[in-house]
Amino acid sequence: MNRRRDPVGSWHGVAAAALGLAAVEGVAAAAGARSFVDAAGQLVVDHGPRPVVEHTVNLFKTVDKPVIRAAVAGTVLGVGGLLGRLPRAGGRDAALVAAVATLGAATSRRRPAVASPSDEQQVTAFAAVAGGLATLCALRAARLPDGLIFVAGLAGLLAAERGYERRQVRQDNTCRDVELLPVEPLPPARDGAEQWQGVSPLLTPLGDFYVTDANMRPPLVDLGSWRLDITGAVHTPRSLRYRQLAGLDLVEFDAAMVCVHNRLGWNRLGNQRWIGYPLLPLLETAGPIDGAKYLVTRAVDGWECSLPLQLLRETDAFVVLGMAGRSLTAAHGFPARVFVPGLYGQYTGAKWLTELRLQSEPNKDYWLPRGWPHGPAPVRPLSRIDTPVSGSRLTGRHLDVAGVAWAPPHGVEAVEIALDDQPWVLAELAAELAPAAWRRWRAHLPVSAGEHRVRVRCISRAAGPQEAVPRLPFPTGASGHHSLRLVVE
Ligand SMILES: Nc1nc2c(c(=O)[nH]1)N[C@H]1C(S)=C(S)[C@@H](COP(=O)(O)O)O[C@H]1N2
Ligand SMILES: [Mo]
Repeated sequence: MNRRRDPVGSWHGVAAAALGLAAVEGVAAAAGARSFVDAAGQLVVDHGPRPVVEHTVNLFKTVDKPVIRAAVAGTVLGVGGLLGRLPRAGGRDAALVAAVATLGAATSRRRPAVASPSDEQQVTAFAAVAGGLATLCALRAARLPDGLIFVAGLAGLLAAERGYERRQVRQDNTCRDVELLPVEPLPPARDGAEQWQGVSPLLTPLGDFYVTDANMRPPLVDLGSWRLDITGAVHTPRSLRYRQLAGLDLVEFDAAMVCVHNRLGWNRLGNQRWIGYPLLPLLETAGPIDGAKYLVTRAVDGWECSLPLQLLRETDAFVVLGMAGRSLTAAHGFPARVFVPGLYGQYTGAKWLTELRLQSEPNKDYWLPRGWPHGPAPVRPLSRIDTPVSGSRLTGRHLDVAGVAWAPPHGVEAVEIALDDQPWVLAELAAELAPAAWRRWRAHLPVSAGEHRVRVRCISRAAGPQEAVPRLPFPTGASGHHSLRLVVE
């Protein structure tokens, strides 16, 4: 600990902070509490200015959360470096511990990561203090080289991260065994395009299905204490256990789920076979009173999204328990979520659902104070070229293009392709799995040598040709024609 040379002090501070953070994360992981890094990251997600959050989402797509975690860890190390420049060894380490502990206590109050242990927050704060103090003592007792301390810290952080990931995998494996049996199973999903080359699968494999939410990590819900409560403006409030829900007459349905952040050509949407129970009949078992106008869907961590009851009378809506032939995974909302095909994901209902509350007043949903408009926001019909990829060089005098188009809940009536400035021509359509699902298409076009641009658009059954004006996702979803450039040799 050389106090005369600043760079050494900084480096010692960084190393000490790495070890301290690893200790905090280790204690939290071992105690089954939430990660401190996640708790701090959650503050960024929940309170960061919308443009910053949007940019993070757009820049890092679905790895935005790991990036935020890395940024939090980096900040802690940076603060460690700054504190390392303070003259007194004892003072600076104690200051760092105090800073981490205060942050830990401050950040852990909201949005639990586990659904049942209510004292998880205190455990996190305790972990912050205990981990910090342990580090302080260790650093005092053993005068280890800073490089070693730093490496030990990083290794500890990675180990804690692995611990959290394993916890989620364990939960997914346990809940996989819950049997969900639809009363009338659908026939296997086929659309006749099974042999088409390069196009997206008809059903998006679970591993490729996008995950979007405002959580640093999905809450892990314990079925023993989990209930779905139907509350508010109802005559007979209900509280259902998972077994009761799973024992209802479940239905299967095929539908695309689309995130409002999906841009032209992106894959922030997925098509799947879902299993659940119709929402309105479920609400009716609690006897909504006449003045009930809104349904608030509330997640175990307090995230809320509301839907006008009138809309639920006009369109299909479900409490979903499973997708892709199994119960929901933690990432996709285990044990239950609300899904209204045809509404963008952030307006469709809560994952990790725990309450369906009827009320007469509009609700202050999670997205509202963050600048997003009131829902419900319908999905704009859109189409995507899956193959070839933009920038490809091709040979031959024909061009094979294929992709998917979606216009939930009413369906895709036609897909059209335009080469350069030529008129739109019809593409070949695969069979319609369900109106709310996406529909695969392909086209075989004559081309000359040279540079070309190919555009696609879909014609929706309810509203005609998709919107041509290019728009970014904020605030009502992207529009415009997905296009690609090619060189034919
Ligand atoms: N509880 C909760 N539910 C949520 C969200 C959330 O942040 N919290 N995000 C919504 C958004 S923005 C989308 S796009 C869909 C995504 O569902 P998926 O992750 O299963 O694809 O869930 C919705 N439900
Ligand atoms: Mo979303």
